[in-house]
Amino acid sequence: MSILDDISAFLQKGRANETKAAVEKALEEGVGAKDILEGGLMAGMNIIGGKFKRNEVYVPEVLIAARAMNAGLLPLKPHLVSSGVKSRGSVVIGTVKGDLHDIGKNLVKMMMEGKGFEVHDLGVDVSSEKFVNAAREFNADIVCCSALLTTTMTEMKSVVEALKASGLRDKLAIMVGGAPVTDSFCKSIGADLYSPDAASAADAAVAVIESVAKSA
Ligand code: B1M
Repeated sequence: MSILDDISAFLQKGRANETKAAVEKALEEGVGAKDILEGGLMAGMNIIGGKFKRNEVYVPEVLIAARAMNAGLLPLKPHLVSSGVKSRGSVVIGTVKGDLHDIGKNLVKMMMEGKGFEVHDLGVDVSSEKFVNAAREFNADIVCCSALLTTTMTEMKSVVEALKASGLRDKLAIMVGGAPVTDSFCKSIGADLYSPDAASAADAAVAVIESVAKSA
C-alpha cells in the first residue's frame, strides 16, 4: 500500500492522529501537497461519501472521517499556501444557513490566505444577516458562500438579496461554490462568481481584485 492509500484508509476509519501522522510522513518523503490532498485525503472522503449515499455508513462515521480530514489538513496548510504575500483584500466566508459542511469552505479559506487575502471565517450555519454584518464590519471586497446541500444552496439567494438591501451589493463581489452549485445557478441568483474548487476560488478572487484595481 502506498502512503496515499494509508492516508485514505486512516481517514475512512476516522483515525485523526494516524491520518495527521501519515500526512506528515508523506511530506517528509517528498510527496507533493496537492497529491496528498487529492490522492489521499479527498480520495478517502469520496469513498466515505459513496458509502454514505448507499447507506453503508451513517452520520457518526462520516463525522469522524471529517474530523480526520481536518486533522490531516493541518500539516498540509503551510505547503498549500505560499508565504510572505502582502494583503490583497478582505474576504468574508461562511457556509450558509442550515448547512453544517465546512471542509470545502476551510479549503477555500486556506487557499485564499495563501494568495494573501485577509479572510474572516464566519463558520457554518451562517444567516444572511451575519454575512451582511461581517461584510460591513470587515469592509469586505468579496463575500464567499459555501453550500453542500441542494436544500441550502437556495440560501445563497437570500445572502445576495440581503446585501442588496443593505446597500453594500455594488461595493463587493459575491462568490458561490460547493458540490451542488453551478455557474448557471450562480447567474440565476445574481451572484458574481462561481468556482468549482478551492484553488480556482483563490485564483478568481485575485482576478476580481486585479480587475477592480485596473478600472480604478
Ligand atoms: Co453530508 N451530505 N449531510 N455530512 N456529506 C453530502 C454533501 C451528500 C452529497 C452525501 C450523499 O448523499 N452522497 C449529501 C447531500 C445531498 C444533496 O443535497 N445533494 C449529504 C447529506 C444528505 C447530509 C445530511 C442531510 C445527512 C443526514 O443528516 N441525513 C446532513 C446535513 C447536515 C447539515 O448540514 N444540516 C449531513 C451531515 C454531514 C456531516 C455533519 C456528517 C459531515 C460534515 C462534516 C463537516 O463538514 N465538518 C458530512 C460530510 C462529510 C459529507 C460528505 C461525505 C463529504 C463532504 C466533504 O467535506 N467533501 C458529502 C459527500 C461527498 O461530497 N462525497 C456529504 C470534501 C470537500 C473538500 O469537498 O465540500 O465539495 P466540498 O468542497 C469542494 C468544492 O465543492 C469547492 O471546493 C472544495 C474542493 O476544493 N467548494 C467551494 C466548496 N465550497 C466552496 C465555496 C466557493 C468555491 C468553491 O466559493 C465561495
